[in-house]
Amino acid sequence: MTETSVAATRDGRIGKIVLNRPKALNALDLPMIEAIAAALTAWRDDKAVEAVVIDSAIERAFCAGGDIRAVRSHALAGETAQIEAFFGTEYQLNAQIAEYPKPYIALIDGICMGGGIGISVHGKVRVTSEHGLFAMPETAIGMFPDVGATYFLPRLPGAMGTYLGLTGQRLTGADAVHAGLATHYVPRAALPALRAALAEHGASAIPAHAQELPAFTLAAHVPAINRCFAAATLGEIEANLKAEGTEWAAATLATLLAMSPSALCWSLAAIRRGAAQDLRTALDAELRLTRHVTMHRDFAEGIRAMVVDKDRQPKWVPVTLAEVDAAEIAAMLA
Ligand code: QUE
Repeated sequence: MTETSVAATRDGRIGKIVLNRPKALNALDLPMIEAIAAALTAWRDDKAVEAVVIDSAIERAFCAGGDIRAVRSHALAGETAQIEAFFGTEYQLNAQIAEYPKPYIALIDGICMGGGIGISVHGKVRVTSEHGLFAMPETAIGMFPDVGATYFLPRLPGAMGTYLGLTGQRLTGADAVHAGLATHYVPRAALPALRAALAEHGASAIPAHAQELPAFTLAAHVPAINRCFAAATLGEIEANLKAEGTEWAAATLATLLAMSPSALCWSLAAIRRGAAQDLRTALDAELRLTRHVTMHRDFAEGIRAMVVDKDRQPKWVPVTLAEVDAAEIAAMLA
C-alpha cells in the first residue's frame, strides 16, 4: 500500500521521504514511485521546504531495485501497457530528481541497486555509510542498466561505468564514493546526528558530517578495468580480459559469461550510445528499449532464476555471445 510503503513528512527545514516496504527490500512498485513524485511536486514550491531527504525505514536496504517481479508477470501476460506505465513513470521520476530545484539528499545505509540508484544518483547529494552496497545488476536478469544508467555510467571515470553496468559488480559505500555513485561518506553511527542536523540546518549540514573516506579497494584493478572495458564490442572485452592473464581478469570474465549474452550486447550498445545523450534523451531511449527487452525470453527467464525461484541457474537463449544476432540487437536499439 502506498500509504505505508512511502511516508512523506515535514521534519524541520526538510521534506522527508521514507521508504518502508520491508518484505521487498524497498523495491519500488508503481504506487511508491507515484508517491515519491507527488511529494517532490508538492514541496517544489513550498518555501518552508529547503531540501528533500530520501531515507529508508529498514536496516538492510535503501532500495533493492524496481518491482521487477510484477513487470515479469505483466510481460508473461502480454500486458504491455502496464509495463510501459511502470518504466515510464519510474524514468520520469529519475528526471524529476535530476532537475529538482532544491537539494535532493539520499541517505544510503544498505542495499542500493538498480531502481535504488535511480532514485539517488540523479540527486545532488548521495550520502553512504559503510553498509551501503551499490550495484547495477540488470545483465543478470536479462535487462539492461536503466533508470538513467545509460547516461550516468558512461560519465563515471574511465571505463568504470561500462565495467559496473556489464558485470553488475557490487561496490561498498566507500568504493561507491570513489567510483562517483555516492558523494559523501558518513558511517552508520553518525547518521542519527546527520538526520537531526539536516532537519535543523538543511543541506548545509552535510559537509561537517562527512568523514574520512577509506581507500578504494578496486584501485589496483582500475588500470585493467580501463584497458579491458573501453572496447567497442563484447568480443573485444572478452579478448582483452583473456589477454590480461590475471586472476582478477579470469574471475571478471567468468562473471561476465554468466550474464545473459543478449543482455550484455544490448547493454553495451545502450551505454555507448548514452555517452552522447543528455539525461532526458537517454531515458526516452531506455523506455523504447524496454519495449523490446521485456518481450525477450531472457528477461522473464532471468527474473525467474534470480528473483522468483532464486535457483540462480538461468537458461539463456542464445547461450553464447557468438550466437547473438548483431542485427537483432541493432534493431532493438533503433
Ligand atoms: C538483478 C536485478 C534485480 C534483482 C536481482 C538481480 C532487480 C530487482 C530485484 C528485486 C529485489 C527484491 C525485490 C524485488 C526485486 O532483484 O533489478 O521485487 O523484492 O529489482 O540479480 O537487476
